[in-house]
Amino acid sequence: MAGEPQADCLFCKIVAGEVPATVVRESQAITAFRDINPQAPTHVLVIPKAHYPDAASLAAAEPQLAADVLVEAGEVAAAENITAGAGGPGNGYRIVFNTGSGAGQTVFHAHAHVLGGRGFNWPPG
Ligand code: D5M
Repeated sequence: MAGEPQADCLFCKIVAGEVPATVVRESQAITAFRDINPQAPTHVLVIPKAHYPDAASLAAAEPQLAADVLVEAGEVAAAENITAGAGGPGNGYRIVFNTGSGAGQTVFHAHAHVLGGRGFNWPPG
């Protein structure tokens, strides 16, 4: 059923506490933890606890939960002092939802990357 935990999903295992993670924020429906392979001084993943394979399927099935993930991403950025005007390096941050293997998605449980603490280029690689 949509949203149910998947036995072979790494992030479902993190939600269940079966795989360790450095959790920075947690609510009833969402958890945020540090990426194991950080691409910036701040690199936090914000995920719905419910399993959806990517951001689009999450938004289609549970639009309020998708919105809550975005709100949480902003709260992570504020807590990490990476927002524009926070005075840290980078002066802003990036929220990324890789969607599909060609776009770099490797874990098929919806997640927002919150990246900051340095400058970023455009277009992305
Ligand atoms: O992003 C998937 C991200 O998940 C990638 O940046 C590495 C990260 N990752 C993989 N395993 C772990 C564990 N165990 N803890 C924390 N972070 C992890 P994607 O957009 O799918 O490429």
